[in-house]
Amino acid sequence: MSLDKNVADLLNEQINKELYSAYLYLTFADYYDDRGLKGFANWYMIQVQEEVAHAKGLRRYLLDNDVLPQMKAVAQPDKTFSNDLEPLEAALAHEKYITDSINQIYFAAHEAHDLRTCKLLDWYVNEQAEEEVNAKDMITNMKLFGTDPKGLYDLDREYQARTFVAPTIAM
Ligand code: OFO
Repeated sequence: MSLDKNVADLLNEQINKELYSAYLYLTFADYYDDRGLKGFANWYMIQVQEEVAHAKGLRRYLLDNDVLPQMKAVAQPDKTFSNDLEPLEAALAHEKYITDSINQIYFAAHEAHDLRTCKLLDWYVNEQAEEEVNAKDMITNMKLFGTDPKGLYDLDREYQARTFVAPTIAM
């Protein structure tokens, strides 16, 4: 089976979106690191690794299906923040955008009767659901506890403990 051209192109574009996600989260890590919140910075540095893994999973899939991926230019993130809540809200908005993008590829694959790509995208659909929950939880935690210095300190310590576990999708 060869991949439908439109589906292959969308998967290739998604590689770029995942790499942009990594680039975006790098700027969030920079913001928190600069503020002295090393735990938040750590959380987003792990997220950078996750996003690169998502891009690698799509690259692998294209190669395994005889499509040569094309690495396009990654846009410059242009966000600036004036408080510690804003990056968390920007993260949730971004994850919703990525979920929508994955859904659009899923619809295209389904329309092309491409069940193989649908199976691959099942993993990404689940991952997006998890990432949106994480992003929402971080906003809730910040609103509940982050307004008090001790609460913020504890949250930062909690996020410091996050470690990267490479997903099986990225080979
Ligand atoms: Fe790749 O999951 Fe976030 O964006």
